[in-house]
Amino acid sequence: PRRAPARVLVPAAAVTAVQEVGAVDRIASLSQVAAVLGTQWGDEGKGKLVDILARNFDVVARCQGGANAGHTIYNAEGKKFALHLVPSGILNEETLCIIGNGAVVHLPGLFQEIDGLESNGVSCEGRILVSDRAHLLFDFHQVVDGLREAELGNSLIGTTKRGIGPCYSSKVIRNGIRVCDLRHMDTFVQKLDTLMRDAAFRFEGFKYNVDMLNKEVDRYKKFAERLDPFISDTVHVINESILQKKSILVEGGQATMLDIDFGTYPFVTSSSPSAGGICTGLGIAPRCLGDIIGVVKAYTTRVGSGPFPTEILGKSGDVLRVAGMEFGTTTGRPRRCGWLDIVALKYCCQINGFSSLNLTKLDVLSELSEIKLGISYRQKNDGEKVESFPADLYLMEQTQVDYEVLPGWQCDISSIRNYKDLPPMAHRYVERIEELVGVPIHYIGVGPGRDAIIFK
Ligand code: 2SA
Ligand code: GDP
Ligand code: MG
Repeated sequence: PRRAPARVLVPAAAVTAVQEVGAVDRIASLSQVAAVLGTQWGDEGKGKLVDILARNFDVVARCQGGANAGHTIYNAEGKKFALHLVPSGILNEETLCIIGNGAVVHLPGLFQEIDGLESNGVSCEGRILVSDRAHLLFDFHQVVDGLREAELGNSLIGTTKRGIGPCYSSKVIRNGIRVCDLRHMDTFVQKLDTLMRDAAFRFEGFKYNVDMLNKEVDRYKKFAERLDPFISDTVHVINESILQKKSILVEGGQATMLDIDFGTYPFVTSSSPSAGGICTGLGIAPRCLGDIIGVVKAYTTRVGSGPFPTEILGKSGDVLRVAGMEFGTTTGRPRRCGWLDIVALKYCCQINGFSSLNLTKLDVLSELSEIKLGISYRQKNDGEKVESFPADLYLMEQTQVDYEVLPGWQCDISSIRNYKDLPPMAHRYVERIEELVGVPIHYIGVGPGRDAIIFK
């Protein structure tokens, strides 16, 4: 991969708090096109790393997902922002933010998010581009999401009900409506009518009539006008930027274990949050990709249903949930909590080819006397080792996890900024993970704030 020219910029907050050499070296040596992806079931803290790195990138781009994502970040003054569709580079004034063709865009939600940012002093004008190829997610997609979940009863996916699955379904069945269709309101009406009729035909609970269509079209005429300056051929913009040696940071939403192909299907999202999604979701050629940073929480969380081999069931899971404040950024749902799953992480490393990892929320483990690492799976009936992460959820149910138990460090590490200052047992935990997965950990999160990061 082509390297960006050495840069000396690091986030203002980080300069004061971090050992300068580590931060500058780590950030400046990143490739011209780099990516930050989730390695577990989401909420690893991707937004925070993207916000920290954004200052050194010309462009931050989202390649998949929609407003199901929730990325919590803090600005230099410690003010909290919860982003959903707007890329986490938005707090850095110099960064251009792109919502790529692989994303699904709910315009009312996007404008609400932009208004919220503007009213908090974050200027968005001229700084956000929306791909003309991205698919539009309508309110009815959200209604259908809820109806599908209700139909599934006890086997529900536990979606965010943001309409993600239904919108990607429209895209794949090829009657979706794209951002560029907003330029042609005459055909837009027909397309929306077909889409909504299909939904009404399939779901009894979705009542559709011409009044609804007319109201929606009127709304979208106004949205189309407002969106006009944001609409762009982002494939062209990104590729021209690469030729002009500008740097691009790709921000993943969700994570590989929620990937439509590689995740715990059907308990997954409907997009490709793993490395392949960068190419299909932005139009970046594979050979242009450089560093891919995997973000991994020091333990594991999951929202929604589906397999979670290292889950801590019952009240014991509350310890991590409370210490880590594990509640959904988008829906407020309590997240299921468990130990770090090395088998799943190795699988994820294979798929994505991470150049380095960001271990986040290490501080959350500080009070524990013992910390477990799920290091292998075996069949419950005959004890035979399960060699790779199973596709088959029935097999998954027949699987048990072998743990390695490591001593905790039992002291506050949240103000530590140099790797060498971490307690020996924290070193042991970090280095054992590196050893088990074979990928270096270059960043360690020790708190939610922008400065709470150790560059290793
Ligand atoms: P969907 O809505 O169709 O994408 O849901 C399908 C599955 O994907 C999971 N999913 C997520 N998991 C973790 N975090 C997500 N974003 C929010 C956050 C979630 C929230 O940052 O906290 O607020 O609840 C996210 N988005 C989708 C989802 O739980 C389903 O398992
Ligand atoms: P994302 O979806 O991967 O961007 O993650 P979320 O923002 O949904 O969830 C991560 C949560 O953990 C947010 O509330 C962050 O502010 C917080 N967070 C991120 N890194 C750290 C860390 O190193 N320590 C602690 N205590 N919190 C962190
Ligand atoms: Mg999140």
